[in-house]
Amino acid sequence: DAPYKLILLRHGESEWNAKNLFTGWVDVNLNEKGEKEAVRGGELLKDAGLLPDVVHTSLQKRAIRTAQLALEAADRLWIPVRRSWRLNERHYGALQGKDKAQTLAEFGEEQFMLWRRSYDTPPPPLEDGAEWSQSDDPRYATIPPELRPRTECLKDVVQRMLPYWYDSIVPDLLTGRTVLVAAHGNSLRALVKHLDGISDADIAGLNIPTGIPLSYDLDTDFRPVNPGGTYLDPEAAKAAIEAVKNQGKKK
Ligand code: DG2
Repeated sequence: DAPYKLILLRHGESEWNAKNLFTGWVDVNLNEKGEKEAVRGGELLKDAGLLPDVVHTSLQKRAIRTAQLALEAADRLWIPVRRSWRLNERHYGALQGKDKAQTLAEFGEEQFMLWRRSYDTPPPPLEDGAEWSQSDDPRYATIPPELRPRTECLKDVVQRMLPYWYDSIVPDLLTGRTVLVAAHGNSLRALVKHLDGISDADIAGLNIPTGIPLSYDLDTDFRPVNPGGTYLDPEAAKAAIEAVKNQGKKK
């Protein structure tokens, strides 16, 4: 049996996922469908007997509320909680607040995919004080100025997420706890890239659906015994992954 159990959970559908807008660090809430997905995620955990002993979330309410709703459904609201900006969604720069379909139409498929899924091309930066900027948000006041993102590519996310993985999540795993990480499409893609050793090129094709727990059994080197992880509802995950991939092409 693998010694360490890790569960990844992308938040349920948000108000802006439903509107097909680039979100990034904008702190949008779950919509009703997203709340239901989160509850279902918790029920899946309970049914699988995968009960988290500790939960890590970003500082964004869509992930925080997803964790809360899922843990409530699994009767695990009492477990310790840790949060970090390092689990936040990728900062989407000047694309934050923009419509994905309109952006695709305006800039073309190649540029759109470069911004959305390339490993190392960030969107243009978002000016401090701009409409969808978080430059004045008190929750980020403790981030050293030189680390505060104004845009990020996935490579940047890997770089700021990994210190949290090693300093905070791995130590919890080492104590034998089952760890739940409730986060975002791209912060989880960054973690999956690391866990599964996915190449810079191949990570472009990996999409994570909302609200479906992805469980990893890790060996003593923190490598997956089940590469790619195991979705607790594989059928639903398959359809939802396709939908994420095709965002921008609809609406
Ligand atoms: C989405 C991901 O983040 O978008 O920022 O728009 O997971 O917090 O809903 P999330 C966003 P894509 O990179 O899949 O377009």
